[in-house]
Amino acid sequence: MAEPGTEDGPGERRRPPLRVGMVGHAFMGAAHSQAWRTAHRVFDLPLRPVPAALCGRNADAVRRAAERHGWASTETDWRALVAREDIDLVDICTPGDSHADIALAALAAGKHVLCEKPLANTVAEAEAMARAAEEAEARGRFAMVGFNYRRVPATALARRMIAEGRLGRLRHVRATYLQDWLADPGAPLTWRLRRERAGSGALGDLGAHVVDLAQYLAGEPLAGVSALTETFVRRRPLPAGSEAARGLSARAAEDATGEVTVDDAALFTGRFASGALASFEATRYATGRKNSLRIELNGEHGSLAFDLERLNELAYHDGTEPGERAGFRRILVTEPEHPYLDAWWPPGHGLGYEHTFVHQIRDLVHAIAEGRRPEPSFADGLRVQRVLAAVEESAAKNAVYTPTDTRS
Ligand code: SOE
Repeated sequence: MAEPGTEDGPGERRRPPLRVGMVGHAFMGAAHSQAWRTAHRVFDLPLRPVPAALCGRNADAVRRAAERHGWASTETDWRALVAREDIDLVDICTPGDSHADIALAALAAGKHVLCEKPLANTVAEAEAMARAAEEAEARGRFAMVGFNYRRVPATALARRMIAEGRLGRLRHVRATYLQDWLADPGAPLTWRLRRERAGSGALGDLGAHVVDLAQYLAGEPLAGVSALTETFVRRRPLPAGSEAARGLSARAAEDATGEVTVDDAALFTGRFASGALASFEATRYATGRKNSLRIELNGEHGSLAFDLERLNELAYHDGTEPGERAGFRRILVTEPEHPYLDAWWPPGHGLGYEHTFVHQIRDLVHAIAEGRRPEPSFADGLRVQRVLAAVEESAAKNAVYTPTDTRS
């Protein structure tokens, strides 16, 4: 395999390298691989990311993934990866049950860390990770959690406009993240449906994104939540070839099912300290909705609305305009003045899902080179984790009132 980065020009080679070791090579691993390869070709970065090592438990599978995605070497044990002296940053793209162990070991070994969301499976793990990240900062090592939707140019623009005061005092945040890949009761019981692996279900996978986005855009953490969660299909077929199905006859394996131990959907309301009210919905049962993340914010002077399915646009209502001309208008977020866009295509040409990961790497590399805490930090990840735990606690209390004729 060619030395990664050798195709770069001489100027690129003079940048100090940032040697990356990544753990995990499924969907998120593929998205991160592409971003590590692309970021320094699009943006003028102070460090040159080098995809040095890819880690996965299956030697053949990880070798194939490394070839496809351009990683220079492979490991089958994350501990070996973390121990390597030729790795500067560990990128964690594994299920949530290994985030804390890998991140804590990597920070202790003097590596920078990028960790996929949600930060951890429990608040206790997230607290330990945030503490370790803060301690590592004193040694010039930094950690970021991968809430990539902060890096859509339109959401970054929304943040800028809100910080400029365009909406004035915030009254409402309304956020939904809808998918439908579990609507089929025959869909298999993957790791995402097991609490011990994923921590929670739609709540941690999708709800975490909208909670982070809401807190980021509002510029403040949620102060309280009230929630309902539901698991619609409680048993599902074991995935073919899974560990649980091993040892069963072919016929028995086909019929075998396992328990879903996470939520399928979570619905919650929230209150910000400023008094703004928020509502959230996260589900994998919204038939026809594939990856639909929407967020709308209403303030005393105007509103903003974003829809991931139209990610090059931001809707803006300027309430200070005279009534006859006011109303939502579409900002096409493709101008060089918009966040991240001076490095990409001419106006109107548009970006997609994968660019959010490239922007994430851009911002992380700058923060590392400039010796400052990247955002979202592990402290931000912990703030989201605490909201997820509060949602689960509220849902478990099930404080649902039955409509009745009279209440005495
Ligand atoms: C699966 O539901 C998933 O890949 C999430 O894990 C990602 O975070 C989200 O961006 C898209 O959907």
